[in-house]
Amino acid sequence: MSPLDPRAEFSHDELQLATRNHGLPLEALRYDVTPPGLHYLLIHWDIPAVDPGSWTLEVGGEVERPRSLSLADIRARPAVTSQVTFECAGNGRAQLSPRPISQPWLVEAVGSAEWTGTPLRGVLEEAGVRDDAVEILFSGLDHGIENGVEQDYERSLEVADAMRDDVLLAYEMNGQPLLPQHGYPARLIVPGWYGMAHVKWLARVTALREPFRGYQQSTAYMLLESENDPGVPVTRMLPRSLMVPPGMPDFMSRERFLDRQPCVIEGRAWSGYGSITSVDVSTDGGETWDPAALGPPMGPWAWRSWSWEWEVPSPGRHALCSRAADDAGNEQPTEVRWNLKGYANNVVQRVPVTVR
Ligand SMILES: Nc1nc2c(c(=O)[nH]1)N[C@H]1C(S)=C(S)[C@@H](COP(=O)(O)O)O[C@H]1N2
Ligand SMILES: [Mo]
Repeated sequence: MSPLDPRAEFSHDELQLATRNHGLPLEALRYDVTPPGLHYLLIHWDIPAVDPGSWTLEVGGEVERPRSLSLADIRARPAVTSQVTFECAGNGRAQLSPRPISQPWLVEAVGSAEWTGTPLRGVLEEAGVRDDAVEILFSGLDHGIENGVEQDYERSLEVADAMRDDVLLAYEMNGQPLLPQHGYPARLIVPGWYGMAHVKWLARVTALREPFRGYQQSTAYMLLESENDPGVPVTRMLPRSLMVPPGMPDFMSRERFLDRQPCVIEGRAWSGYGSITSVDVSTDGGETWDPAALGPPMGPWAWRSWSWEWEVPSPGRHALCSRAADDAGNEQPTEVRWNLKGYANNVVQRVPVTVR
């Protein structure tokens, strides 16, 4: 293996992150709704200790009527349930070369759950966000150090984004209270955006007069070509499709083995920019493409199923690929688009299979 091979020389630090933050086992793409233990996980520091009895959400800053809401207060508010698919902005990072050192996701940092919560908008309207507020800041209970900077996990949204009807203060996942690892007692859900926006273990919601420039907003989650690039913030998810790996795997390489008979290749596709309009499948590594059939939509922010019948798998090795496009005109690239921190790499997935 050459040192430039992205598989070479994963560090112990990356291994520690990879064991804490697990991906979706790709066979779980079969479920319309991801069972909670199979949803991917990304926790920057530790899962914080939370005392549900004394926990409150502090709504303050540039508002007329600051609020302190208990979990019971939030649960008593109007509730909405929606299926929302989101993935980590670093999904695909481990395929880049040279590889940015962080959580080394291949393609599996995704999940699609039914989130129940109260629309943030109602809470903000009752608090009365002042006209001079430009952003709403969301602060988590978790605290740690990243690149030498000690911090709470904090992210902001512009007021208009925070006021979207579908942004939720969520307290249930798939009909159950949030699990500790997914943000108990309450988290933010920002449909369409990469995972970093969905702040877990919420402690404070603060209206700001100036744009937030904290670490997770302005240093992390920026698309940068080089160290000197001012960069572009990472926001919505580019389209991606993934397939349920067909056949059976080898334990170590996870290479797939298939019998020589017709089979259905199926998977899921999603985009944070709009609806999925097409998924194409290739059995020759992207030389030729054939359209897959799309399943019924499961809501504006949920992934869409797709399937394609492989009628005559010929013996030998094949590289199966799938490529999604959305109605905003985005399509998955066939070549990796490198960036300094390894975000938003939505290159088409390649699944090597051997037909026997
Ligand atoms: N408070 C807090 N919120 C957080 C994080 C975190 O470390 N702390 N990680 C973010 C990132 S980077 C992602 S990808 C998603 C992951 O959500 P999940 O673990 O529920 O899948 O949570 C986001 N919210
Ligand atoms: Mo993430």
